[in-house]
Amino acid sequence: MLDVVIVGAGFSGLYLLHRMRGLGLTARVFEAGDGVGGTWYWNRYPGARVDIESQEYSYSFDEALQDEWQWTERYAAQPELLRYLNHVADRFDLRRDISLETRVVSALYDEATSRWKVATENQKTGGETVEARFCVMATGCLSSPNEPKFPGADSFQGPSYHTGRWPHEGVDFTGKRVAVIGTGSSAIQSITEIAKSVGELIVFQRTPNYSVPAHNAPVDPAVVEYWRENRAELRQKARLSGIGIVALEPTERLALETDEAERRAVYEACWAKGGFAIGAAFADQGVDLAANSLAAGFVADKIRAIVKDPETAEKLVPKSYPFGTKRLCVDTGYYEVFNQDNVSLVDISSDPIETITPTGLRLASGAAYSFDALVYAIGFDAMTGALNRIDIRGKGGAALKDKWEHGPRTYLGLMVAGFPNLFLVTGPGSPSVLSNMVVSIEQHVDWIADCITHLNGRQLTTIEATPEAEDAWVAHVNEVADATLYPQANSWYLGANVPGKPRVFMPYVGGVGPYREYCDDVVANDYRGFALS
Ligand code: FAD
Ligand code: N01
Repeated sequence: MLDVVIVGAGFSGLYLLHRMRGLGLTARVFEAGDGVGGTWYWNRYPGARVDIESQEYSYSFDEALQDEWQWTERYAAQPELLRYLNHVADRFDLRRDISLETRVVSALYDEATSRWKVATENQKTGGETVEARFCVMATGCLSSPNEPKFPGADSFQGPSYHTGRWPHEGVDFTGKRVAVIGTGSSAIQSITEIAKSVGELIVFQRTPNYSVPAHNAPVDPAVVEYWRENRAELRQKARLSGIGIVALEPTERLALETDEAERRAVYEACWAKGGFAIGAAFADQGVDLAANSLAAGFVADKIRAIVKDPETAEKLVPKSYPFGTKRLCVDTGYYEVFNQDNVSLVDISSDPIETITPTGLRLASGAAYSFDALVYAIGFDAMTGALNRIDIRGKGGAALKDKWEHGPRTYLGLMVAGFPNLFLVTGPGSPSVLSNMVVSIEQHVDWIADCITHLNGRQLTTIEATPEAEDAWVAHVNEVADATLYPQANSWYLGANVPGKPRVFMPYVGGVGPYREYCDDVVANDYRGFALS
């Protein structure tokens, strides 16, 4: 019998294993992929890179690790992030407790023994069933690809790829006619790279996204030095900040109370700084439509200035949702790509893809397109997808999937009523995908480690969220989201990208710092809202 079973070996699973071992617990990690790294193992599409500065998008738990690891770019690319996570696995000797190519298919709670029975599948060994006191789902918020369900998809004669499952050996598109479906972050990054070598590129866009320049560059040695000297303070600042990023200074200035010239100067400064800066230019843009439309207008003008063909530019300007309510994209020359003669943009917002054909695709209007290769950049079944693909059953054999039929319900995004000793990392109802996720992951892992220590110190066996605490938290998550403009977009935050998925705003918009303080307060008050036995 194990103390802890951990599902997933990305940022979350690796740190969890390290912490559990540090507590003297026995733990095993099961990972479906044949390597560690999670997101950075799977998403190998051209141009994949982080959109939070590398100094910040990294573990803070170990001083020596931070001293020895040097990032090469302001925004690390996927290969470097994967090297980093492999380095972490080696440095902390994690591999001996990680079973790769092993998918967890079910996790069943046995009330008689208060243990989780976790069953795995492995193509080589056939899989096994293990028992553990605790089960932690470190399965990732963006790890279940949105499967292409277009009619005729199997008939396409050329190769097709999903950005989230990119071949390890890479793909050579030189001179080829390539189609990309989607214009989210994965698409925007890959389109920019793919356009460099293709013969022809056709982009099928259902909804345009706002994208801002990254201004990526080699890491500035002065920044490295600054971080080295002030690391403890900066890391702590991130933990208590709004979205876990120090580089984004919080502001109280209001767009609607700033005159036009000054406002423009602020937006221009944010644009020049790059990355998410413009997402936090004014305090009122996330909650007030009039303030929001000023930021939206600024970015729209930038798009019109960059893209030479006015018709194409207009198609690229988002018009159907407020700025920042779909995840802001961060690019390296995305809009410029549409000035290339061999790149075209097809607006499918009112003329959807009817079928994939052997040589291309056809829209509802009958318009047909031919190409040699197809890239699905259609995103993920976010936040709940990976969990719902596992048969998770709690007390009375109740299935998590059934409980979440109308949308996920958790207490703090950490635990679910009826599922004792089952923890989620960055689960729905926590800041998770609205934050620098490494900061949020470390907070959850530390909270879980402290919780298990607390139980063991008092010879307690189980912890479970109470239904009342869960109801109140779900209501609070909704209330806070409803006070913002977020619910006005058809985003994956709401599950809108997956047909049939319940429309519920899943992440917690209350902020990383306030959320952390709330979680700490719960602990300080004898794990308020949890039943311990
Ligand atoms: P993951 O990295 O997703 O790892 C989960 C692992 O669990 C996966 O390896 C998966 O194979 C495994 N797994 C799932 N189900 C099972 C199962 N049933 N059995 C066995 N194994 C299973 N976040 C940011 O903060 N900033 C960014 O710039 C950023 N960029 C991103 C770019 C891309 C392309 C994507 C897809 C996401 C990005 N994210 C970003 C979010 C990113 O997912 C997190 O930052 C972080 O990597 C999540 O780590 P994790 O360990 O929680 O999950
Ligand atoms: O996925 P997405 P993603 N027909 O869901 C379209 C993180 N990330 O993989 O908007 C036609 O954003 C869909 O259209 P619509 C980041 O958090 C970060 O790009 O639903 N089109 C959309 O355009 C990000 O937000 C980085 O109308 C269809 C696209 O496909 C998250 O991961 C890089 C369709 C999917 O966009 C997900 O990003 C990559 C259909 N049936 C990812 N179905 C960084 O830069 C979907 N689409 C750090």
